[in-house]
Amino acid sequence: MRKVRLPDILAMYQAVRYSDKEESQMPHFDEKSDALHKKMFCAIYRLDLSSTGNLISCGIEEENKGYAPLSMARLWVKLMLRGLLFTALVATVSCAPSPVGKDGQNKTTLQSVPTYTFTIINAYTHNRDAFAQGLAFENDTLYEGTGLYGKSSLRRVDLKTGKVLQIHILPDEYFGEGITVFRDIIIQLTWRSKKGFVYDKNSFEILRDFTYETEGWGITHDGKRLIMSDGTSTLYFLDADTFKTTGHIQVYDNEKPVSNLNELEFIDGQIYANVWRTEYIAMIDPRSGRVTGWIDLSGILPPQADGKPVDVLNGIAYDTANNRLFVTGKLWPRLFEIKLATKQ
Ligand SMILES: [Ca+2]
Repeated sequence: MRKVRLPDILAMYQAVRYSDKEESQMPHFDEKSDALHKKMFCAIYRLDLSSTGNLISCGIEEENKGYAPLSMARLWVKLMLRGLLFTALVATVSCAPSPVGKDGQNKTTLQSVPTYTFTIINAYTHNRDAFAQGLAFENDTLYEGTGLYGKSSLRRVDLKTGKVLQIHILPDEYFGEGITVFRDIIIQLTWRSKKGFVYDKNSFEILRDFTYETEGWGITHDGKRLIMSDGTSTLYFLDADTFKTTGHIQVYDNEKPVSNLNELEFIDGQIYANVWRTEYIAMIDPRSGRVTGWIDLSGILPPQADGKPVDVLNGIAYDTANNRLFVTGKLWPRLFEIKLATKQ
């Protein structure tokens, strides 16, 4: 077994990253080496090191299964057995603390990943009875899924006025959760019923339902796969035709898992996730689960003059055609279009 060299590892990792991109984006390999790469890179063993070279975490990332942390001893045994030490990936990160601690209250400034603040571009009316659990935008149309037993719904909403243009009311026994618009359908999760609904995008007619093993929180898609959260630090990938789970990733910021992942949106190759009961959105690498940035939305909703209750930030939608980012919250009176800026 030859000793690993960092340049070799990074070059091979780049090859892995390219290997399931579109063919036109792939670096050139001849037939022999391409076949070799596909064989070798069915799994990536990953070591996350601090800037001082100390081990932070390690794990294995397998095609269709996502990233799973391992103990160093188990990782070492796997590497020895497979003789593939040179496929290990070394990522250099620092040990700065996460802004979201276990209690969700620790807001320490990050040093290792960028933190973004926001500028409000537009503030639109949001229906005060909408307990926002899912938000999506497509073709100038805003879609919202709402929760609470007896109040759950799927809605088509006029962005500028907040007027509900179309609504499907869920039966009282379902607590509606995340939604996503995928091709000609809308998918809506429910919280603890382990049941998802599939609607015709135009008529809101229920086409079918499906089941899953976890709670249902947020859902989005990357154009091919559905991506689902269940309130833990795990994100699941689902086949968009069968709704079966095909893989998962563990989301972590440095060595800490980031739990309470809630409403989701897939934007420019990253998964954005509300962290429940915080004013933070995590930006997540869908391959590794690593948090690559934080959006700090502290103070976006000013104190309410009408005295009516509001709940937490929840709801991210992205207008791909016009590069507009929308956020709102449960029972919030406003839905905001925001721009991000690096926090100083
Ligand atoms: Ca969303």
